[in-house]
Amino acid sequence: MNFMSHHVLIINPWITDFSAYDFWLKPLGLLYVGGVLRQYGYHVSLIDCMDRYDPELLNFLGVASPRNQHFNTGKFHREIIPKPPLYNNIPRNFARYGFPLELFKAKLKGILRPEVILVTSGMTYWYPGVQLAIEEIHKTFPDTPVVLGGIYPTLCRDHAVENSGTDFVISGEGELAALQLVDKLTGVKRDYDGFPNHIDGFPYPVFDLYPNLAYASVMTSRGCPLRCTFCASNIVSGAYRWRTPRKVVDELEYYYETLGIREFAFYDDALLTNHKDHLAPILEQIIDKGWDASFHTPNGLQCKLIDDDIAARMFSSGFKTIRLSYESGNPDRQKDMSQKVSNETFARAVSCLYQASFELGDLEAYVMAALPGQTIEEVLWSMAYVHAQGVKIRLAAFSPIPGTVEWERAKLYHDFPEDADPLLSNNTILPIKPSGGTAETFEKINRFAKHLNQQLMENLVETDVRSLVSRMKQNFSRLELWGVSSCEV
Ligand code: B12
Ligand code: SF4
Repeated sequence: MNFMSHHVLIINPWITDFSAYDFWLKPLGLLYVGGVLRQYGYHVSLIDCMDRYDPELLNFLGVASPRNQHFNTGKFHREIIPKPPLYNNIPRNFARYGFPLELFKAKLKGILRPEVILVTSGMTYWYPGVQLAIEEIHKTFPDTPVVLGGIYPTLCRDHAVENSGTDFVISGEGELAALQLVDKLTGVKRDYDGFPNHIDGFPYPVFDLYPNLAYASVMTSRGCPLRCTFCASNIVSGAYRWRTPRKVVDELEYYYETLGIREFAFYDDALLTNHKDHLAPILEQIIDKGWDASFHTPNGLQCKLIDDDIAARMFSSGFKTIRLSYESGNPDRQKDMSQKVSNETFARAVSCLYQASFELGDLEAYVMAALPGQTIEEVLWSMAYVHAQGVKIRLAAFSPIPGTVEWERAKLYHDFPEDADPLLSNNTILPIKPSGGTAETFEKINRFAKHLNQQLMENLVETDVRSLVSRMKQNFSRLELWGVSSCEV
């Protein structure tokens, strides 16, 4: 460490939710910001409350290694905590996932006093974890300024300013804004003319700060050229931009060769956009390197863009988990949502992927539930269609996000309050309940999804969508099926 350099501590706080799972979850935005600060001369250290591999956490828990499931994913440690009052009527445990509180406090106490502390945030409705982290930081370092960034203050700025307890808030992309603010707070003066005006110019995220890294998340592009009605990508990530393929491969090579990483999750919103000139050359170089690595796409892929060539390259380069964005089988809704998928393009994409040698169970498709104006029948039909194509169903309940079209529809057709607390957009609580549906209705839908996935893994795929839907429908009342659906998609 250079003792002349200013010390900046970056923190990823806890997830506070009804459930959470480590699907290659890393605070990539914070790590990018850390990379820039380090490149400009700061000494950067990291506390990631969600790091399941942290040696002090493992020591604290008395285990030698985390219990992993496939490809280094796994359950977080959790501590059940009192529910925020807004969740009092939800009959489920609420928990703080990640480091035990005592460990976080000990980590803060053990660290060289930082001059500035940067805190990130994931989902807007995880803000109780942000609040607690900032409260603890203030107790340990009362004179150190705290800066909050990430998804929460980007989508709910006023709420974050009023409720997080932070000293400064930065909304939107943070590389330049964080550098300028940290410079100001530490009294550093510099000229920003040479600051990269393209994501290609950013240094690598500071993954090397993890004492024990089991996987890395990577972005080959930022933003998305489409505008789906439920999605806030354009608000949080701005215009679509992509990185030079060689630079992406150099970054992967650094993780592979220097950090010894074998599992990679692509976080791109639009990984397949322009794939002939972008993802295809990246994969070609990966194949040439002959790496023994696995790649995953936890974010859904755009089906319309999948063809034989890209599917074959994905298989040959080592993609293991493929999630597809299907969302809904309703053609009106598909048109409404940027036309990124139709039932035909979904089926074609799946066929290309199977042709490329992916196996049953490798492919999962997101099916959205509890969207404004959505009937239960629409969800059942969408699940049946996905199943009939030989693909696992991944149900994703709708989370209303300010600034999106579906947020406006949620307000207009379902009385979702304009000033709703971010906790009310947690998809676990089903922020809106279209049709006559209740929590039990969605529990039933969930059970069907699980059952169909189980059948699929036993190679029992039912291809008659109509008859499958009609059998599932028998388990729902008329009110559940047709209750209220006066909203125009
Ligand atoms: C990758 C991703 C996932 C991954 C991993 C999530 C994770 N890492 O937390 C997976 C696939 C698991 C996932 C799941 C879900 N996701 Co998601 N996901 C994303 C995605 C595409 C990228 C996030 C990311 O890492 N970006 C990369 C970095 C570089 O950007 P960034 O984090 O924004 O960081 C920049 C700035 O925010 C800022 N910054 C960040 N931290 C800090 C800190 C400081 C101090 C400063 C100054 C600046 C700063 O600077 C960074 C660099 O410019 C976003 C969409 C998007 N475009 O952001 C949605 C997004 C965050 N997800 C969203 C949703 C709804 C979900 C789901 C609920 C979907 C569903 N219905 O099931 C689930 C639930 C997640 C869960 N319970 O665990 C919503 C957010 C909703 C909300 N209310 O907050 C988003 C915005 C997408 C959308 N629909 O609009 N997701
Ligand atoms: S394609 Fe995906 S990232 Fe792009 S707008 Fe639609 S949901 Fe958002």
